[in-house]
This record gives sequence, structure tokens and C-alpha cells, in this order.
Amino acid sequence: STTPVKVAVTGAAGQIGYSLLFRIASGALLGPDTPVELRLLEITPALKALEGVVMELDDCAFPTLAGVQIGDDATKVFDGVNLALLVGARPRGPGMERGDLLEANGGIFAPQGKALNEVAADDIKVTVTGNPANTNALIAMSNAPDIPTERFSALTRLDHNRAISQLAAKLGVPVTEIKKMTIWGNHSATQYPDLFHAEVSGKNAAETVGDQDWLAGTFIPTVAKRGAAIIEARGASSAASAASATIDHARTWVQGTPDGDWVSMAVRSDGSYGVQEGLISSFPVTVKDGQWSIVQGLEIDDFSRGKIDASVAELAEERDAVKGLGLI
Ligand code: NAX
Repeated sequence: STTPVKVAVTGAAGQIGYSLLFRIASGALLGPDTPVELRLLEITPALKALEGVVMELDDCAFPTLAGVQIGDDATKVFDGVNLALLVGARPRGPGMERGDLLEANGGIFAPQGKALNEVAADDIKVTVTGNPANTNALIAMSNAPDIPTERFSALTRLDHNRAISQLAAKLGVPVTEIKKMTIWGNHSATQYPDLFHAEVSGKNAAETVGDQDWLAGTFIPTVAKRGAAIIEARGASSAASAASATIDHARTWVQGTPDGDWVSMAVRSDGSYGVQEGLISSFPVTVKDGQWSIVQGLEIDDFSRGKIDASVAELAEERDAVKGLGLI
């Protein structure tokens, strides 16, 4: 088709944006035959820096980049958008309590949800990368009553990719041998990367590893704390890998999952696996024709049950906090 797909990115002048925009513009999201129009939202003081990024996008002469619009007004920037990648968020500052963090982000994601509700295209799909991603997605979703709830999601694909990479390294196999990885729960240190349903070359991953101490004592914390390890090493938080995962997430949502595999996405719970209905929690999902479904029928043992419940309890606390603040 020659009609450009309109892709909104918020926080476009930030670190993740600096990697993400060039990947989208080069066709990594929608392929080499689909023109893309970028709609970039920033806060007013960052617009000048964003103009510089747009100059660089121009200088790439990407064949798939049909146009770029920038601005600080969500109702203009989101007008007619088909995909929205909500990356810009308020980071936790020194001495900031969780309530302050949730409130500051509510001030971003509630108006953005309302703007999407008002002006986005009918087929809008929303991906929240900005932290706290699950709860920010819940806030945006709750402020967009006319958009079907299944069009909102939060990013746990970076955690998913980290889990695949760690497992592949442990077993000395290519990442392509790993299927059916799952991240459950919140994109936070309570997340649960699950090897009991993952497969390595068609065999059960937990059995192949055969080392519960490594699984519980090394694998899970390494994946859950990888963001902090990147900050420690790089002096800045994950950016290129977060951008890559955001592309993976949105591309899977558009193109679907291959047979015999699934991905992790944080989506609105329908009560599956005992996850309280209405929370935006990460699940194993398959995608077909642009619609995700939670993989059903997996057996959850006591170890996994405890881990999932702990992360979901944190999501419920965040939900209660933003409800108390009148944000949802
Ligand atoms: P940066 O601080 O480099 O960039 C954020 C940008 O958002 C800034 O340019 C800022 O001006 C902009 N912004 C703030 N409020 C805005 C608003 N109301 N509308 C539009 N833009 C706004 O952060 P960066 O490293 O790019 O990270 C962005 C977000 O991703 C952070 O919240 C970060 O915590 C989160 N992450 C999420 C990950 C995930 O897996 N879900 C992993 C990576 C990353 O930590």
C-alpha cells in the first residue's frame, strides 16, 4: 500500500527515541514496502533538540520515510495515528516516593490517553515503554473509553529478549533455538521470567538447564536486574535495546507470532492464570491478524505461582495508588 502508516513516538528527543526513530524510518517496524509518517511528541523545551534529530532523519534519506511532524500538542501530533509508541515518561528523581512518581506520570499518560481517544485512527494500537510502563498503560487505557481496551499494551519484550539471551548463553545455543519464553507480571524487579514453559531446541528449558539453583538464584535476578546492570556499566539506562524491543513488540503485534512460538506482552488481564481482571500484566501471547490472545492452559506449579502472585500484587498496589489519585 502507498498510504503511509502514521506512527507516533513520544519522548522522541530522548535516549530511546534517538535509536527508535531511525529503526522505524528505515523499515524495521513495518518492512521495506510500507511508507511511514512519523509523528513526534515532546515537551516544549525539548523541541529544539528534536528538530536536530529530524535534521538527521532527513540526512538519512530513508526510502520508507514519507514524512515527519513534530510538536508539543498531543491532540495535533496524534491526529489519525495508527500506532502510538509512548516512550516519554517522568523518571524517578532522588527522594521521589512511588506515589509522586505515579502522580507525575499520571499527568502525562492521562492527557495522552484522552488525546488518543479523541483523534487517533480507528485501528490505533498503543504500546507504552515509559516507566512504570504497566501502570502508565493502565492510566492511558482508562482515559480512552472509546478505544477498545485490547489496543493498549506495555513493553515487557526487553525483559523477554534478555531472558532468551541469558538462557542461550548458559546453554551455548543460538537464540533462535529458544521458543516460548514468558515474562509474567510487572516490568519491574518483581517480574517473573519463566523457564518452565520455555523450549530449547524443542525440549523443556527448565529440564534442559537441570539446575534449579541457577534458575532461581542467577537467571531470574540477572534478567530482573539487567536494567540496573546496564546503568552501572554504561552510566546511562538501556536505550538501543529498549528501542529494539519496542520495535519487536509493535512489529509482532502487526505481523503476528510464528507457529510454535509466543511472545511476552503486558496486556489487560481477563482473569487468566488468576491475574486480577483489569490489570495490565505481562502474559505469554500469540498474535494473529493484529489481535493478541493470552496463551491458555499452561500448568503453573507452586514456584511459578508464588512469583506471579508477587508481581501481580505489586501491580494491584500501583493500580490502587493511581485510583486513589483519581487518575483512573
Ligand atoms: P530520556 O529521559 O532520555 O527521554 C525521555 C524523553 O521524554 C525526554 O526527551 C523528555 O523530554 C520526554 N518527555 C517527558 N515528558 C513528556 C511528555 N509529557 N510528552 C512527550 N515527551 C515527554 O529517557 P529514555 O532513556 O529515552 O527512556 C524513556 C522511558 O523508557 C523511561 O521512562 C524509562 O524508564 C523507560 N524504559 C523502559 C523500558 C522497558 O523495558 N519498558 C526499558 C528502558 C527504559 O528504562
